[in-house]
Amino acid sequence: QHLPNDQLAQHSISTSNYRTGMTVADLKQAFLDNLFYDQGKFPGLATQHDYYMALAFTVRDRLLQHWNHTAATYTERGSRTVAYFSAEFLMGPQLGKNLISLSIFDQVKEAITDLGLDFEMLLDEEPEPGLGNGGLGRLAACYLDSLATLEIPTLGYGIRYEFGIFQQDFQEGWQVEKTDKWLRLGNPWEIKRPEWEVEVKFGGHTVTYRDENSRYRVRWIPDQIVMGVPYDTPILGYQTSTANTLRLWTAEAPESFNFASFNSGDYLGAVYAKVISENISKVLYPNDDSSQGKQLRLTQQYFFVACSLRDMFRILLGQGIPLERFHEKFAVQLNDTHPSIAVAELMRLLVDIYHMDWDQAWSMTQRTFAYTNHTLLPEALEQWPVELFGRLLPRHLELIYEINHRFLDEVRIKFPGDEARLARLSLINDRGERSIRMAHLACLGSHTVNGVAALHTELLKQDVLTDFYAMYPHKFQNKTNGVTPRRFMVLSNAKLTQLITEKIGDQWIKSLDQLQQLEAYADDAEFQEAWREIKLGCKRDLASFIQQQTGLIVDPQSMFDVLVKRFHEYKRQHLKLLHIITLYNRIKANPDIEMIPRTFIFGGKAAPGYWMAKLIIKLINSVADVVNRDPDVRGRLKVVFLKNFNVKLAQQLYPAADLSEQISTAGKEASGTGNMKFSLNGALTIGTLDGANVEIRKQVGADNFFLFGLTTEQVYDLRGNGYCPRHYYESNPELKLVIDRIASGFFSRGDTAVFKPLIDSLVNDDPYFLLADFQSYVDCQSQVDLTFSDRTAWTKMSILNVARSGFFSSDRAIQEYCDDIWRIEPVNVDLPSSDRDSP
Ligand code: 7GP
Repeated sequence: QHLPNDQLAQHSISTSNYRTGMTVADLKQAFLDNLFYDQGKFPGLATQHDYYMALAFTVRDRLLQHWNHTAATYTERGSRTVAYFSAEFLMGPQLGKNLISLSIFDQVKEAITDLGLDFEMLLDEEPEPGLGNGGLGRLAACYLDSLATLEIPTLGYGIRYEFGIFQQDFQEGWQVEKTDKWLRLGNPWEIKRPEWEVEVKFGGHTVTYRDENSRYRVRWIPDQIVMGVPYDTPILGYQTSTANTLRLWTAEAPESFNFASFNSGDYLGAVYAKVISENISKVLYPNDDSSQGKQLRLTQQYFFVACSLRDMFRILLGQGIPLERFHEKFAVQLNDTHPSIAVAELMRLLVDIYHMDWDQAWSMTQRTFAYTNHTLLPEALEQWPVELFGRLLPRHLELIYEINHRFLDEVRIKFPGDEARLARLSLINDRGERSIRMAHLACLGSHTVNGVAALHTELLKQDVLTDFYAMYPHKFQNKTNGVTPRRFMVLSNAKLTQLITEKIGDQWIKSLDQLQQLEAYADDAEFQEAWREIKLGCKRDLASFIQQQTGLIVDPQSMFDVLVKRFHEYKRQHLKLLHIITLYNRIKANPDIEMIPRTFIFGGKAAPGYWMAKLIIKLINSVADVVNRDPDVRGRLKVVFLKNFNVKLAQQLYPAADLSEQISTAGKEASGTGNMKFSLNGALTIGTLDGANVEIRKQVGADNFFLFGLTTEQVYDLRGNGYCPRHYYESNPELKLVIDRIASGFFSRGDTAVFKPLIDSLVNDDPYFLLADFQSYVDCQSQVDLTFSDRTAWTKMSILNVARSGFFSSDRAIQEYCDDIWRIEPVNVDLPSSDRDSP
């Protein structure tokens, strides 16, 4: 039962009181109020965290009006809605971001400071919601920001992991992992919605029966039931009234599931069953760009997809929209294959539950989904063993066989007699253990398939998904990634934001292309000076953070050379290391050599089971130990590894970087998004022609980008013609010295065993072509040094990088998804006039 809308209006909350008012006085009063009533504390007893919570609730109170009005507007209009399905959302802290969106950052800062509290410290209190591994999860978060800012009705759907990505620490230079208890002290941004819980089934078997019209139907008899309970988080647009929702599912045991009959008298057994259910949303799988085929992972994937689709049917039917228009109401984006079981689940709902005929159900399904691929690495393409799949989801396996059967018939018509092609295209991989190729299911069940950078999309078409491209060329599109300037400039680089705004106004924050206007100031000496001052300020801030965390003293005048991202051999953190050791060797050979002082900054986590990546981390820490202590170095080189790289730390690093390292093997990195954040903050890039580097170079101009290394084609050729890394090792004395120094135990106190596997891999195999790219990289770094010593030239290049990075806004990317894939229009949300008053 609902209150009629006109009554609702009468009862709606007025914001003209201190509880939600925007003046400094109101904010202070509301903050003290929340401290007292929500935290149950008076100032004498309150902890920093109590203050943070009181402040978070103060801000939340101020966004609820937006959130409620947005929901009411969408409901009333039955608006077409994007459902972004993602196993990961790497949101970053919410407080500062929400203050920016609501345009109350300065007032709140003043209110808090007036109360004698340290505002920055309160911002820093918020634990990182680390519900993602890296690029894929962070992209989802940037996209939610842009969707809200562009006023596109959106639901983000995912999993509320109790433990997010592990916390990284070092012991004797080795990575050790600690559980991430981000929810321990409560999460003020989420609201639990138990009234919208859904049942999810697992296991069991299927039976056929005849319905009232004597048609054959299938019924799934599961042997386990789990409840999915949604938690909602508001996603505010920047300076709009739109507040969309991120809806994350937690698994709970069903109270009513007949414990007694299953475990008569077995109370402990019943409690154990509860634990099993709740395990589903316990922990994020910490793998980036690799798949392990573990049952719990498939369980997680089906769990959140089943919950989300059920939720969408509730919304659809609740708005009185007929079932047949599901695909008109919702555009579902599959963020990689993790949610691709949705294709089978939607078919199951339409065919088994709603008794729709197959062809109509399949047509609706294909019109609902679109699929984004995020990787070129074969080991990251998900495949589920048929045996495991059938045990967990017996009905879905039958449906996938049926989908495949019909699909292969279609292939036979288009390519008669091509048996090899059938085997390559089949949803079922028959080689070795039979398995289901989830990328194939996603391609088939979607109307559009996209890559995340121009090069990546081309490689999908020519290589990874080439048979699908031959079948359905019209499905393939490119959507080059983007990043949100609200978090990665306005929030994290306030000084640069201010300088830019003084020159060109503030429209660039919503229309990033406008940064182009900065080109007019690229040669302006005064502007250049201000630009340098700001960079230096950011570097000073980072230097003091480094000292606080590591005890190392670094010189803010030195070049800050930054490499931060997940650890993977293809990303080649160890190539950076070969460069550092090269410079170090030059100093050792010639202690008085002139050298541009550099501070090398590393950050990033390795998957706990990725042994080689962990060895590379150990080597970085070992080299750092030697280089930083060696008096011969005289401060010319410093190597810093900042532990536990996450969104929070990233926001401190991008503004302080001079040089951005994007050095993956060509043809391996799908896009990269860190590369865009660096460039947007005025760092210059040294990089290969890989992923979005290609487009960054095109945008900023070849003169403003340091290019090195093999092209994708050259890598393919070299591999095809028998690549011999040992040849490079033996013929390049400087390279040989670097490798020999590592092998000799120089960086490991004489231990020659520890880094041997890494050395062996490089010299004998080198699957990522480090040795082939070494000389080109080192030469290019000399160019970097030369340019850095010319302050004017460097600053101009830095300004031009920023001025020309407008293309990499996630607003541009999302606009393209809206126009070319989702075919969706914005919906304006009108706040009641009394609430629109700005402070
Ligand atoms: C990443 C890609 O490695 C990166 O190049 C890209 O920028 C990012 O997605 C966003 O598109 N992939 C992942 O994070 C990942 O887990 C496995 O991929 C499917």
